[in-house]
Amino acid sequence: MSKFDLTGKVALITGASYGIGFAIAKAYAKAGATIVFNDIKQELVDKGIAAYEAEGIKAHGYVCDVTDEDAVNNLVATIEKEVGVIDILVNNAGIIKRIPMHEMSASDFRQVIDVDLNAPFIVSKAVIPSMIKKGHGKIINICSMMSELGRETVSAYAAAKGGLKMLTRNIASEYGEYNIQCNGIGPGYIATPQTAPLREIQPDGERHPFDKFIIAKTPAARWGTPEDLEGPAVFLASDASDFVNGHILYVDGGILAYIGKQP
Ligand code: NAP
Ligand code: GCO
Repeated sequence: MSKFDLTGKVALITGASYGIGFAIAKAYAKAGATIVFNDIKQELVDKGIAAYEAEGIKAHGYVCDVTDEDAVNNLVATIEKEVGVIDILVNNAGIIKRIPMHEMSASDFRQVIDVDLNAPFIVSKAVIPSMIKKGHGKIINICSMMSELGRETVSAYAAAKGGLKMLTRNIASEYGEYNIQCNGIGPGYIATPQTAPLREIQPDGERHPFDKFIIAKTPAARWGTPEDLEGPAVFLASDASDFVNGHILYVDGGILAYIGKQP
C-alpha cells in the first residue's frame, strides 16, 4: 500500500464546512480516509454535508464549538462510538479580527486566542489518549505565515498562530515516543472567505491595494488556493511523514523567502 494512502483512517478536521478545512478533508477522502468534521452551527454542518455529498464523500458532521471543552470531549466520545477512534486530527477552525492593537478590546483579543490557540490545545488533549492506546496518531495544526511575521491589525492572530507553532513543537516533543506526530501547515495568503476582504475589487474597479501587495511579495505571483494545501496535508497525515515531527510546513508560494518585487 502506498505510504500516502489513508485507507482505514478516521480523520477529524475542525471547522471544515468550507474553506481550507473542506479542501483538506476532500483530499483525505480521496486518499481513503473517513471524514469527520464539525462547525458551530447546524445549518453550516448541513451545508457542509451536502457539499461533501456533491463531491461523492459521505462525511460525518457534528455541531461543536471547539472552544467549549465539555462539548469537545462529548464530540470525541461520540465520534469514537459512531465512527471510530480518531487517527488524524487537523486543528483547522480559526478566526481573525483585523483591528489596530491600540483599538482592540481585551475581549476581542481573548476571543481570537481562544479559537486559534486554546481550541487546538483542547481538541488535541481530547484525542491524544486514544491515539496513545492505538499506538499511533497524526495531529496537524493549521498555523500561518503569521506564526513567523507580524503586520498591522493582526496582533491577536499573530500571537495565537505564533503560540500554535510552539504548541505544535511541544506536542511533538511530549508524544513522539507514542508514535504520535504533530506538525503544522503554514499557509501563505489563500483565497478563502477569511481573506475575501483583502481581495475586494475597489469602487474604481481596481484590485484591493493589499491584493496588489501580496502579489508583489509572492514569488508565485498569485494567491494560494485551498487545493494548494491538499498534497502537504495528505503527506503530514500519512505514513510517509512518520519521522517528521514538530515541523511547520509553509505552503506560501515562497513569500517567506522573498524580500518582494521592486514597485
Ligand atoms: P474560514 O474560511 O474563515 O473558515 C474557518 C472555519 O472555522 C469556518 O468553517 C468557521 O465556521 C470555523 N470556526 C470558526 N470558529 C469556530 C469555532 N469556535 N468552533 C468551530 N468552528 C469554528 O477560514 P480559512 O481561510 O478556511 O482558514 C482555515 C484555517 O486556516 C484557519 O485556522 C486560518 O487561521 C488558517 N489560515 C488561513 C489562511 C488564509 O489565507 N485563508 C492562511 C493561513 C492560515 P463559521 O463559518 O461557523 O464561523
Ligand atoms: C491577514 C490575513 C493573513 C492570512 C494568513 C497568512 O489579514 O494578514 O488574513 O493572516 O489569513 O494567516 O498566512
